Amino acid sequence: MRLATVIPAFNEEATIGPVVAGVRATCPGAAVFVVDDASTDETAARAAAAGAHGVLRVSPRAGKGAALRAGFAAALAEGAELVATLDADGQHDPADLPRLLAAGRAAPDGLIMGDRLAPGSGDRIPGLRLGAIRTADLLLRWLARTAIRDSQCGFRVYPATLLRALPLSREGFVLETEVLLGATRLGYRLVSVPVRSIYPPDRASRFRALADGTRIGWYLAGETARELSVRFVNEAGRRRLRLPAVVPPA
Ligand SMILES: Nc1nc2c(ncn2[C@@H]2O[C@H](COP(=O)(O)OP(=O)(O)OP(=O)(O)O)[C@@H](O)[C@H]2O)c(=O)[nH]1
Ligand SMILES: [Mg+2]
Repeated sequence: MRLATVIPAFNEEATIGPVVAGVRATCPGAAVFVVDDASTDETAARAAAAGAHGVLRVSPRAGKGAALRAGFAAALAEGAELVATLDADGQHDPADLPRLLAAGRAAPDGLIMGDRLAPGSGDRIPGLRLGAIRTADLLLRWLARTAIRDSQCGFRVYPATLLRALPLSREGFVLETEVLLGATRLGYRLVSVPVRSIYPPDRASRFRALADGTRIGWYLAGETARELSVRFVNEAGRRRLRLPAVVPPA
């Protein structure tokens, strides 16, 4: 089975080398794509030096969502059947990747999600971030009608069939929530695999709690309104609220 890994990176020169090398060591057959988003440091050079199969450069900076979409397109063009994503900041341990990929091979209809909230998974996620993750998990559980934990984790494995089928449009950190919800709506199941969580002490997160958190919040609020209308509002009410009509499944 052809494997690819997509690593979005913005100014990650301190960690990208070991992350790429770690993926190549634990999954020698996987093509590694780093999507460097107009970094102003040595991210691209270090990714290439560590043996990345492809370093895609985006300019001007387009955000994590656009970077993932570009990485998915490159992986699919190379014929990948399973596509893993992980962060460039060293937060995810490449040693966990073989277990995620094994789960992906075993579940062709599964979106494999790293779970940093499982007991004993390493460094504690900072309080505010953890609260936001748990809130998103709660809403997504209701929206997707399925068990979800650590919905915001970027360590995942996607079947190529899912990436081809999903129309992805969201930007920044919202894209991974869009993928998750889209996958469940297409009938894919979510499979959680416990992974280590690593928080290097001095790293400033690229995730801006207010701006990025609000964008995810807005997206979830919109989806919640849509879901409420589908579940509880009749067609007349939907027309009044200018919400899309419910089309029964064929
Ligand atoms: N290409 C690209 N990558 C980005 C961008 N913003 C963040 N990333 C990458 O996306 C990954 C996740 O970013 P983080 O800052 O670690 O965000 P997070 O993991 O949600 O938050 P923490 O829990 O604080 O680590 C990292 O590999 C970043 O380098 C961007 O604008 N473009
Ligand atoms: Mg991170």
